[in-house]
Parts: sequence; structure tokens; C-alpha cells
Amino acid sequence: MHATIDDLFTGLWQDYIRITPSATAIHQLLKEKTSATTIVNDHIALRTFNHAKVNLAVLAKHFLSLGYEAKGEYDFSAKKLNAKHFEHADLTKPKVFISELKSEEMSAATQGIISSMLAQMPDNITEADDFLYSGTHWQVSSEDYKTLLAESEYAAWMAAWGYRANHFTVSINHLAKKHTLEEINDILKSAGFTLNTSGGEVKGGKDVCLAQSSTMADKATVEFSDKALVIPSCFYEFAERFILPTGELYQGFVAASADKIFESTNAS
Ligand code: OOG
Ligand code: NI
Repeated sequence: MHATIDDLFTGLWQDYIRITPSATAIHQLLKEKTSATTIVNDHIALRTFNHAKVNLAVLAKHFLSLGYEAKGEYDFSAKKLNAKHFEHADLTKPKVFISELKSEEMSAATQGIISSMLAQMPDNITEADDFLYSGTHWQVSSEDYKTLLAESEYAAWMAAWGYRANHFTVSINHLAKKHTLEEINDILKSAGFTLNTSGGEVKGGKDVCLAQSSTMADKATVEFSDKALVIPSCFYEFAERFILPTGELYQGFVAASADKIFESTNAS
């Protein structure tokens, strides 16, 4: 486990931008267009399988040991996922959204591939400092990747990319000047970036106290055991939070919007 929150997020960010070059470009673009000196992260997201060796709770330990607390719980029945989000008392630290695939709801073929991947992982590797950005710990064939992809894009993404942040999220509220999410989306589109349009470019809004948008994932090469494929890697998200009737800024997630954000790693 890392000694500081900043060390952990630096490791996650360095790994993320290596396979998501558009994030570096967008980070720079938004600094220029919004006169921001720093970009604050609203949250990051991690994915896993619900097996005891690697489940949501195993990943969460890295954050709980740094003072994070479990907050909201979310269920995505069609995608066969559970999720929780974690917050730190210091709300300038990024929130963390962790989901897990309910493997037992998958076909026998998919379950077999996932089991063989997890069997290749050394015990206790999940406790290593850098585990959350350590990628894959298994060999998997391009055929197995395609078998997973036909049933669960999430399972296929995990097989290809493993343990790492699948996105970082720019906090629109923390930009130097006031901007709406729509304005940020226009800046991104004008610069040629492709937004996720599933459920509309803007997911949620003031009525649910959270508006979100995201790019479609970059494409990168993955070496499978038999051959290399160019497939979706990671994406960048943008979140604008609104004040609750209590006067506090909403800190949770919105399941209906998250359901669409997951699709940012789809091939098209
Ligand atoms: C997480 C998708 C949900 C959000 O902000 O609602 C999410 C994922 O793609 O793993 O990040
Ligand atoms: Ni997100």
C-alpha cells in the first residue's frame, strides 16, 4: 500500500496517460482554454471481478488505508456489475468509483477464461504498492478476448488491460473560471475529440445534481498470447456537480449516467 494519496494517484496517472495520449492533450487544451493552472480530478474509476482474490473490497483496501471511506452503492443489473464509491474527508482528493463483474452470472465459457486468468496471478500481489496500476498478470489469447467481448465488453476490457485507472475525471467546478459542461464539450469537439453519445453527450444534469460527459477511449495495441490487436484503452471524463437542497455540493454518482459512461470503452 502507498504511504500517501498523492503517490498513489501519481502512479495511476502516469500509467493512464501512457496508454491514453488524448488525456495529456486534453489536459493541456483545457488549461489553455480555461486559464487553469491546475486541473482538479473529480474521481477515477477501477474495474475488477467479484472473485475473493481481486474483488472490489480487495481494491478498496488501498484507499481505506489512506483514510478513504465507503459511500454510495450502485447496481447495474444489465451489465452484471456492482459498484461502490469512496470519498476522502479532504474533498480536494479524487473520489474513487470501483466496480466488479458478477462473474457467476456469465456463461461457462466466460467464467472459465476469467478463472484461468486469475489462477495465473501470484497470491498477495494485490497488496503491492503499485497493484492498482500494474495492468494484467495473465496471458490470454485474442480468441479468448473475442469470446469475452461477445458477452461482456467489461470482461474483455479487464482481460486486455487489467488493473489500472480506466479514466480520470476533470472537475468542471474547480476550473479557474465558471464553465458549463456544454462549453467544455464544445471545446473538446472543436479540437477534434470524439465524445461518448450513448444516452446523449451530457449524462444527467442539474436535476440529479451531477452532469457528466466523456471521450470515447483511445485505441492502443495489446499483445495477446497469439497476436497483437489494436483495441480501446482508456477515456477521459468531465463532471459538473450541483448544490443539493441542503446547500452542500452533491458528491455521489448517478447509476443511470454511470451505466452510459461504462460504454466509453466500447469499440464504437
Ligand atoms: C465506470 C463508469 C462509471 C461514472 O462516473 O459514473 C463512472 C467505468 O467505466 O469503469 O465512472
Ligand atoms: Ni467516472
